[in-house]
Amino acid sequence: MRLSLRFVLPLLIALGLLAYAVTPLIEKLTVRWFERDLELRANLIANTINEPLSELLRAGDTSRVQKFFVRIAQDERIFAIAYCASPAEAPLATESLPGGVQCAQLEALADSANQYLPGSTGQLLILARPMATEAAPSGKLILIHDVTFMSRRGAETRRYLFYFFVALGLVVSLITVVIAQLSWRGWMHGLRTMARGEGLMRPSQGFDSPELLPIANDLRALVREIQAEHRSRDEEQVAWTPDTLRDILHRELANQDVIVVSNREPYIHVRNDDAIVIQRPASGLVTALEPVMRACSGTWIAHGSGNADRDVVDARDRINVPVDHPAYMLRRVWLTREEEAGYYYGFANEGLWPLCHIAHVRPTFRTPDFDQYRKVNKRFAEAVVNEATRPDPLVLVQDYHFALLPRLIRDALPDATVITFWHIPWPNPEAFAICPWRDELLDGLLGSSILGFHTQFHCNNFVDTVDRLLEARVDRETFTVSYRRKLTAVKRYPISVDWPPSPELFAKPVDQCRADVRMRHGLPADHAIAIGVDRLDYTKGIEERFRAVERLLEQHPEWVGRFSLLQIAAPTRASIEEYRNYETHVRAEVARINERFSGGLHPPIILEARHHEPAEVYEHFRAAEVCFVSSLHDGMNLVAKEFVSARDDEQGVLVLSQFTGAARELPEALIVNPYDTDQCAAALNIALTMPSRAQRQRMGLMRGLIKEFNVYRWAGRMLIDAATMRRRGQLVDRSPHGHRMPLWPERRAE
Ligand code: ADQ
Repeated sequence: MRLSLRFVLPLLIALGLLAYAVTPLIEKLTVRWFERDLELRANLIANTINEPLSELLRAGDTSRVQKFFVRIAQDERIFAIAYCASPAEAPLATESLPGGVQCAQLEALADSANQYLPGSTGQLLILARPMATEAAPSGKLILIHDVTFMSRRGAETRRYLFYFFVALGLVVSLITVVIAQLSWRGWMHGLRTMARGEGLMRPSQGFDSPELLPIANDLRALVREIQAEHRSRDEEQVAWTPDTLRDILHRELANQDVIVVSNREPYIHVRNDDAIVIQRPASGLVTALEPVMRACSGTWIAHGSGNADRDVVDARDRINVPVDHPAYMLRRVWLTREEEAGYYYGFANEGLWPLCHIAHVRPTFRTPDFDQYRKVNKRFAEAVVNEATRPDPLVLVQDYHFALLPRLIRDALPDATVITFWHIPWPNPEAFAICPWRDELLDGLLGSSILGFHTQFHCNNFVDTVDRLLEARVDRETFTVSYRRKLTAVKRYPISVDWPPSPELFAKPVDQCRADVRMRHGLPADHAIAIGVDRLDYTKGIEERFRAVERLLEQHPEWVGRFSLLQIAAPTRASIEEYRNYETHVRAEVARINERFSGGLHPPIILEARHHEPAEVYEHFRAAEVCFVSSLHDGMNLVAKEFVSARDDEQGVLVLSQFTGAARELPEALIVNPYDTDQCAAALNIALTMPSRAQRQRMGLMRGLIKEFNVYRWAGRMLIDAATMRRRGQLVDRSPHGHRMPLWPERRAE
């Protein structure tokens, strides 16, 4: 509407001015036309009455002349008529001629430029025509016209002119509005087409409106720029490998100080009799971050947990790793037994772990544990400050052991870029609110520049929690939290596995794996196997898995003796009572169910409660028909992704709990509710009887996803975001109070 007004208003003003200017002109013109008409009429009358009048004058009959004049003057436009024999004589006229008017005066007026009789306020027009007779050769016929009709018609003309311009204005406005709207729609359509990126390559496309052609190139360039800006930069990469991470570091973060902080160290030195051996923890985190550290020669700060760790470090508790080809520095932080008990087993694993996992195990909060947690976080913060060679290191803080660390780093190194990744779920605000130190934990985490979770659901929960519990400004469009004049972007980075997996994990062909695993457990070659691989943790739903197997055998007795669940369970956190109890329950369940189906030749559940090397784990994945992941709650669950990556034969079925982050990425798995025993048993039966072709289809799709979204992409996306943030951070606004307010995330955060 405003657009139409912009066209219509000037148009109406122009029309108004035109009407104002044209009206007097037209009036003048019409007056001139009327006067000319009257002159013609006067000629006509003069010519017509010439003869009879001459007769009457000659006869000297003035009364008949007057009667004759009265007859002529009956015409409404003739006011009076007179005959002047000479200027000196009195006129012979109708009575309507104003008294006292002399011939000289009448003739003079008729010859003048203004032919109107004075005093008649311009209503009486005087016209003289020669009317020569023998007696009066210079005689004149004087016709006095009543021209009031002219002003009446003038008023009428003005009125019609007004109506005409109003009608013209309306019609032209209507046409203008319609054309403006149609053109506007055309332009908008053209612009929208461009904005969608259609017709970007072919100039002819996307432009129904030729008017846009002159700016088409500019528009295209602008749209491309915006698209490039908004496209997630990790999409530009075709394949993600350790080399890709190296390239990103060299390109985007050259000469930057990169520091990783995690509880678990990537290399553990363990005394084995008199020798010191190096153990590598089987951990997705280590797999992903090690190439980053190798590429940037950074520093990894971790708890020195190996019993020979102290024997191999230098005076500053550092060791170059890998020992055979040193590429980066491992800085070990020592913890006393008390510290480890309070910080790691106590607050982190008896408090935060059950708090964040909805697995119906009550968190235990003890003040001394939290004191240790606080103390250890400070110790790691000191280590970060000591290891930083610049005031603005890039620090990657890993997991729930270090919720307070980001704030401590931020206080000590305000220019640091801190990326914190929370590997476990984040609960809803009500659940989190039971923690006595909830505000301190949130405050600690909001010291991060970026806070990452596996799923959007956990990002949402975190933002809701902050919104509910802190005086912070939450922006749900950009997913940022503004707290203590600092912005934290909350982002989703789903972790994944190494792709392509290391060749040694695939060295043994699938058939060989099948045969070896079955032989090792005394099972026949055609025995069906489902595999479970977990730490012995109550969140993994191991008991629920066993109950699903029991139900399967109840409902489908044909599987008794022909099917086994092979559970590989790594003991974990054994100093925590809850975990010890859990292991006891798990073992009791295995015994009970195996006893119940002891009629079969082979036990339905085989439990191997020990740590396995990655190659052994992969051998089991490759030997099984089914992998059963039944976590009650899990941030991601790497076992599910490892199973998919292990099956290069595209066979095998994944039964996956809906409460894992992985379930959001792998919908081709058989998704189950681990609390629903019947559903899990049915899924197991479907998995065990699924035709090979259907298995191939599902597995192919899942492998495609993991190939595209591997662990290097997980780390790479964080590095790219960190680099972008650092570049934008250079545009800082120093507020009058000296606070640094990075400008970047206000408008940009996916
Ligand atoms: P975890 O709870 O440890 O990880 P998960 O993601 O499944 O769970 O990773 C377990 C790893 O340990 C896998 O690599 C697996 O192969 C290995 N593993 C399990 N049992 C083993 C055994 N018996 N022997 C040897 N290796 C074994 C936490 C979160 C997860 C999140 C990860 C990564 O709880 O939700 O996916 O971090 O962020």
